[in-house]
Amino acid sequence: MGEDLFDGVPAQKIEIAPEAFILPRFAFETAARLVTLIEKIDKTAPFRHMKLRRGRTMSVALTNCGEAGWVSDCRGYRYEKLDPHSGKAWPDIPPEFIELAEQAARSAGFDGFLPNACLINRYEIGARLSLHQDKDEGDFRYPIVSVSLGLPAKFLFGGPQRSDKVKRMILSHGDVCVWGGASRLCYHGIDPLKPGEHALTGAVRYNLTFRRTSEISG
Ligand code: MD3
Ligand code: FE
Repeated sequence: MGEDLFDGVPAQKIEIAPEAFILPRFAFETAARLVTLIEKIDKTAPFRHMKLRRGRTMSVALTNCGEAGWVSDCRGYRYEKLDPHSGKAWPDIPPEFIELAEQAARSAGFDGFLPNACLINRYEIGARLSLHQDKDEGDFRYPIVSVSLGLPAKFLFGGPQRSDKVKRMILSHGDVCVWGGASRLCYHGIDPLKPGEHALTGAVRYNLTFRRTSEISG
């Protein structure tokens, strides 16, 4: 038997594509603690709007924790050992984050997931993430686990080709997604965040993505 939310009520697992799952409210109970830990990380490694190679600035603000952090600048995208803002190592991934990522991956059939990088996105009203693949990790044997916190967002989920048909679903506070194997390189994105107010985060949506990368610069 899997993890139960409440006595006798099995946790839901929605397979949106082969080896891609949504675990509704999987992180609901720990969400307040996760937000507190995000606010703590923001004090050492503040959220920032990164530049893209073509000179545009991302509408999503981001930071990282872990052995490596995802960065973007005029030279492109990569994982870096040091935070370019401080020149120091990124904050460690809190044990509660690791435990949640491991449990979610296991619930989706990916045993023994040990992330070494956690990208933290902060969406303010209107912020969006255009359709992309997560392919800077170098090794695609590991899944990615994502946790949505705060305001809900419309998530776009396509196939391995940019031209593949896109499905839209809402990701709400506490929802966890796990995707690997056949879906690891599927295109995905987030529609512009709609105005709203969340009791825990205010006018903001956070998203944690746990990754295992083998490509680390610096
Ligand atoms: C992809 N973050 O940081 S993860 C990213 O909500 C990123 O901030 C988004 O894309 C965010 O790179 C979305 C959600 C997700 C869920 C299920 C997927 C992406 C997926 C299934 C297959 C492929
Ligand atoms: Fe992504």
